[in-house]
Amino acid sequence: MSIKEQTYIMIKPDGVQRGLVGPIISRFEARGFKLVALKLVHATPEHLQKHYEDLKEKSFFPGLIKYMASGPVVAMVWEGLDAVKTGRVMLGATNPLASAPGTIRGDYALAVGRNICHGSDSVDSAKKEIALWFPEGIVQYNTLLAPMIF
Ligand code: RTP
Repeated sequence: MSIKEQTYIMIKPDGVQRGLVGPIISRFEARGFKLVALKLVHATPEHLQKHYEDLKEKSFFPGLIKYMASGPVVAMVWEGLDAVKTGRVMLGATNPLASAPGTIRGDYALAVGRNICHGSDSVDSAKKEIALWFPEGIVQYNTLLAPMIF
C-alpha cells in the first residue's frame, strides 16, 4: 500500500451515455484521490480484447467487447492511498444487484452487462492497464493541498 498507488478507472459506454461522468469523477475527487490522467476514447475491439484478455474464454466475452466498443469510454488514472482496493470498494460488486447502496454500481446500475464503470483488480493489473490505455504516459504534478496527509 502506498500513498502514490495508482489505479485505472474507466467509465464504460453506458456510464458516458447516461451522463454519469461528472458524478463518478466527483466521487473519486471527494474521496481524496488525485487525478493524474483522463481522456475520452472510442476504443477499437482489438484494444478492448487486449484489456479483457483474461476473460477471452468466457461465454460473455463477444458481448462484452461489443458493449465496450459501442461508444466512447472515459479512461482515467487516480492516485492515492490504497487506490486499487479502495477504487474497487467504491465501484461495488461486479453484479450491480449484489452491490451495496452507496457504491457506484449500487447507486446507478442493475445489470452485470451494463455496470457503468471498471476498476483495476490488483496493483499489477493497474500497471498493465495504465500502460495499455496511456502509452503516452501520465501527468506529473504536485497538489498544493495534499489530501492524504495523516
Ligand atoms: P471490470 O473488469 O469491468 O471492472 O469488472 P470486474 O473486474 O468487476 O469483473 P470481471 O469478472 O473482470 O468482468 C468484466 C466485465 O465483464 C462483464 N461481465 N458480464 N455474466 C456476464 O454476463 C458477465 N460477467 C461479467 C461485466 O461488464 C464485467 O464488469
